[in-house]
Amino acid sequence: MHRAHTAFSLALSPMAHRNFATWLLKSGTSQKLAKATAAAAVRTYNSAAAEPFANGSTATYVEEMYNAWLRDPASVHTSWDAYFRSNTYTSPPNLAPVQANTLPLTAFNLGGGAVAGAAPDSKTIDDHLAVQAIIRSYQIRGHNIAHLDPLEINSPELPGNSSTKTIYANFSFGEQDMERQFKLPSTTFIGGDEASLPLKEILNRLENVYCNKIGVEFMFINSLEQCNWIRKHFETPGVLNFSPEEKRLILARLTRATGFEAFLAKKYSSEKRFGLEGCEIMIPALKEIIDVSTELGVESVIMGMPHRGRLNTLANVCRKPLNQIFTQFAGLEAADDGSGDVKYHLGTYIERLNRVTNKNIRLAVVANPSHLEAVDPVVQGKTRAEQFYRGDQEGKKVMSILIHGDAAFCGQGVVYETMHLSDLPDYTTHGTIHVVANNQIGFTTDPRFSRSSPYCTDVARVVNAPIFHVNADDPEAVMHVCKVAAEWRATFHKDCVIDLVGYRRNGHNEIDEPMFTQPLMYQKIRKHKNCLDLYADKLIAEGTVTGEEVKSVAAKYENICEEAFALAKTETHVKYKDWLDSPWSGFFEGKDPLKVAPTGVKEETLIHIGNRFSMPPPNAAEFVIHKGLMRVLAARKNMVDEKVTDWALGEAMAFGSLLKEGIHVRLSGQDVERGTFSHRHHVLHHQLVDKATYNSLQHMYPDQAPYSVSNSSLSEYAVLGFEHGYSMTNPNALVLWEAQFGDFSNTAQSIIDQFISSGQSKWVRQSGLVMLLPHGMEGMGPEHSSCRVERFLQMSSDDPDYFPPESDEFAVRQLHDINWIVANCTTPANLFHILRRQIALPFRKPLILCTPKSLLRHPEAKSPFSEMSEGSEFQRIIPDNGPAGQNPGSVKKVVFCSGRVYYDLTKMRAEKQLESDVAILRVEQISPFPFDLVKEQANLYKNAELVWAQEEHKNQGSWTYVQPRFLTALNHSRDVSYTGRAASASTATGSKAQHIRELNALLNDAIST
Ligand SMILES: Cc1ncc(C[n+]2csc(CCOP(=O)(O)OP(=O)(O)O)c2C)c(N)n1
Ligand SMILES: [Mg+2]
Repeated sequence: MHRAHTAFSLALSPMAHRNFATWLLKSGTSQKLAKATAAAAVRTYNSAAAEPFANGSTATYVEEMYNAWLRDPASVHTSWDAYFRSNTYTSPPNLAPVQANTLPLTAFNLGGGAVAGAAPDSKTIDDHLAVQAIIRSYQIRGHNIAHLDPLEINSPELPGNSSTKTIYANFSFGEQDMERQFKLPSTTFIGGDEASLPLKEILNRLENVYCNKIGVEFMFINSLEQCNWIRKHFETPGVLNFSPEEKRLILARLTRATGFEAFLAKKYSSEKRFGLEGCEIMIPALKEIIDVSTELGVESVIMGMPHRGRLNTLANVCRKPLNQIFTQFAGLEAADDGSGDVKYHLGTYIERLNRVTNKNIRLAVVANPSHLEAVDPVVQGKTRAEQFYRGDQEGKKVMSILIHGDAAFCGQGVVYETMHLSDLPDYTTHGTIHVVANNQIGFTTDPRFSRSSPYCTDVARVVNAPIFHVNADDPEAVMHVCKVAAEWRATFHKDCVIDLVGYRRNGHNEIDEPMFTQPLMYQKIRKHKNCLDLYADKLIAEGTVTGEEVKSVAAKYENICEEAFALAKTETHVKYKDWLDSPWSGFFEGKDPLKVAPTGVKEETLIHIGNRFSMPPPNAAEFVIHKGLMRVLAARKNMVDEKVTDWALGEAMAFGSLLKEGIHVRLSGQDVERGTFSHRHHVLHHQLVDKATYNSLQHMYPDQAPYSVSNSSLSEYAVLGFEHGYSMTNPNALVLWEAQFGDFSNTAQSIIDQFISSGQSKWVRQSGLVMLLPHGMEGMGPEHSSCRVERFLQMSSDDPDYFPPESDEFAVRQLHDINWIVANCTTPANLFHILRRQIALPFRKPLILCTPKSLLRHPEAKSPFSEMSEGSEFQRIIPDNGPAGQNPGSVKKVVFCSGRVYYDLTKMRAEKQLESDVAILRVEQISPFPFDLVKEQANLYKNAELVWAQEEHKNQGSWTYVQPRFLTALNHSRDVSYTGRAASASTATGSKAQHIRELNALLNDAIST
């Protein structure tokens, strides 16, 4: 409704420019022509109003004509030739100077009434320009008045006849012009093989192409080639002709889609299933996209979609066994581990033969949470990874399809964020086909109240994606649009959108009453025949099928459903792994589930990596490196010679050694190439040559795995989702996402909550994603201090009251059982080990890693090579190795802490000369909690008071997580008290003075005996 209203407002806005005004003459025409011509006038008027001569696309268009004319006056339509000759057109300053035109005017035949060989009169020129403008108007604005809405609830809001009359009155052509021949410009394909057409035919064809059941929005695209491609695919006569076989196939698919919902409605009338009724055509639509894409070379399709029609998609697009789907309705217990999810969230993975193309195809629907659109970037990441590992650099073999609801598509910001990944070199999936199941409602809210944009698809315009709106009640129009979308993707490898405009026959779910809130809409819906019946009637009427055939196809499918239903009844359990979307074949097989490979490496490996990492590019003589970076490289080299490492070198050692072992490493996030704190410098930039860079981690060993490091768009939600999706594809890759500051990771909260922390439990799907979260109270204020580690810890699934049985496998068993790992390392060596351990584990767990800021350069935050070489390993707790640790019996106080505060505490202890009285222990792996080591360490210090010191406020940091676990570890026999900042609503003070005061107080408190 809103959309049509806006379209009309535009239509009525005053014309900004009158360059084409000569054809807007008042002339009387008969009522017979009124409809077509009025429509034309609407578009013409719209075009002129919205596209003044000198603005964006019009200007480009005229410029293109002008350039073509400069090159060869015969290459443009004669009317343009005449126009440019008249010197009315002044080229913009950047255009080439006009060259002398040697062709005589009389060389051109203007058609349209001009006498061959004679100079065109000005009316003929104007009329040709007018026809061109009309054509262009249809191309630009035809979609505004196309018949897209099966319910036709858009039209009542149009301002009525008076507006139509106003527009019609401005139309320059009269009835007498309708039979006049007009030469067609090269920007239209409506003529097919004909170079000119009568005006009436031009209008009719344009009307059919642009204002019927398809509305194409594409003229905002900046590429002339792409615009022409779209024009051709919609305008060429006959593109909408389907063979009887094709029609029967559409009917059969629509029958299945409709039959599936009807069957569920019959068997499980009180169950929520978020049926597709009103937009059943989505199933044949998806199948058409997949058929055409497979024909064009695609072998694997990864889909993301919300609740609506999901079960139908699994059944009829993926061909997931129906009995498995029906079993989900039976309320059975699961036979395998995990907590499961509701049926309309589950994923699937199927390999099957595509019967239409006779090619094998892999289809995955990615499991997703209720959080609408959150799965979009995850699908993109998974797709990108699959393309990467297959060497599919142009997306020819692997593609993604994202299905959206209309309200969510325009309402959820992550859609925009995901769109903006679509053309970035390290994130593109080379074109996604977006399908909007547009039922013109979101729960109980209609578009007037849910969006400010004319269409729910406008977000796609930002990336120049063409948008194909189509009336979901016209199956053939839908199929055509799908075919074009698949071909568009295969040709340009860019996103496009299909807006399936349908309706929702029932309430939001099947037990919801829609009449409470949309009474008028639903009165219409009640009277509206479903799409299958409409299409069957059409095919019967035109003689393509008989009524009997229609019935028999439906009956056959119902039988299939009945048989599957009977089979489902024999099942006693559901199996979560039947719903896995990303199987890792071969990864778990034959592996000891509790055996961790060693993480220490040979010293020579460390030296080799260190040397390479500190070397300028091999062509150093020509490659000009910034002086400051030369110093960084020299400092790195010194460290290697001294066999010590700082943070950046420790990280590089972890990456380099994994690359050596064939593990792909991918690091992504904002400014990760240099590192927010300018410590990493993985990409060296030639100071004099644009785009000349050198990345030493890509040149460690000749047979190493690839290393990808990429600065991302300034998004957390989409990029973290993307990397999570990436990590789902290949277990033998280390995928890391780094936040600019840990503080910003909460804009990606639903990826953290819905996917990373709970994904394995819900969907039996593992991920070894690493989140690097700069964290630490360093006086930088409330938004540059805390990654909110307390939230990650609160979501950890280890039981605070349960001390697992102690054994050699204690640590790995804990890791196996928990949902994720939360750590805050204080040494480069521990960073090195924990990153390598991600791959050394026989399973995959996400790692939430608090990372340092000032520690990156802290002189004490260094590790000797010996802590990373063979035999060394990750230390969950770092004991006190000083005087206190050597003589624990006489220690008065044990301070447990985690993270950078350790260095402040040791400094304070030194100042107070309490090295023998106070032991400081670092809990490096906070979760799963090292119960065994805490117990062991506490036992060493029998007579000491135990405290937990943290720099975060009391209601934040690790305290609330560690407190009950300390008690469990100590069997409630000793107490652990809190030392640190008081509880606070904010994460940190904005005042430097207060920060220092608070820090000193907590350090004094912690170290005092
Ligand atoms: C992020 C988020 N917010 C709110 C909801 C609650 N919710 C579930 S469905 C729905 C309406 C969705 O409308 P639309 O996107 O048009 O899909 P439809 O149900 O119409 O197919 C809402 C608001 C949700 N699931 N996710
Ligand atoms: Mg909707």
